[in-house]
Amino acid sequence: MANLSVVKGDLTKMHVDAIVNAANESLLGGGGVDGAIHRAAGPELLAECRTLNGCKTGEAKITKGYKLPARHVIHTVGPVWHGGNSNEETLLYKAYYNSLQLAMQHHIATIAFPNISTGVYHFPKQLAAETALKAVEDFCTNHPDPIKEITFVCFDDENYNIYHDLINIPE
Ligand code: AR6
Repeated sequence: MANLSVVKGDLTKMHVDAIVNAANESLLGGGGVDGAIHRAAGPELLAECRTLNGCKTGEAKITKGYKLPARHVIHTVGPVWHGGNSNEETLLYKAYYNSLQLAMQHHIATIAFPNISTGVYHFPKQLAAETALKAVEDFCTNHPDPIKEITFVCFDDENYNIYHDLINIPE
């Protein structure tokens, strides 16, 4: 079973097989963690993204990591929060689950996630964390072997505290 951990910090600094990008459907960059990933990876990342023809919400696509310490970037698109009656939870669940599925297909053993949709897409942080953990736990139950280490990289204290409490890490 994969080891789950939570850290506070910058996703672009993670030395893992793949980091996950909280992108938009164009896959052509943006602000937040997406902007930080493109800045750190360099312009070749955008060039590869242009060949992918975008990505639907809840789905995922993979590129190389270029100048990042991570070998790959898995680009997924979380939902914009519209109040909770627009399938947001299912779409966020799918964004995490499909990212892990794609990672498995590419023999990725270590992967780090940001808190998808909790920035400019305004998904409530507690519900987002519960949904992310449910997707990760379901994936690991269905596929116990291939992925060894899953890290949630939180940028802000609020998300870090939520994940810390949910994952129940001893002090
Ligand atoms: N490392 C880790 N987490 C980060 C970093 C970083 N370097 N920078 C920001 N975060 P957001 P979304 C956190 O807005 O809500 C983009 O423009 C941030 O604190 O990046 O899914 C895309 O192109 C927050 O907790 O993504 C889309 O248009 C989390 O990352 C749109 O934003 C996600 O915030 C996607 O919105």
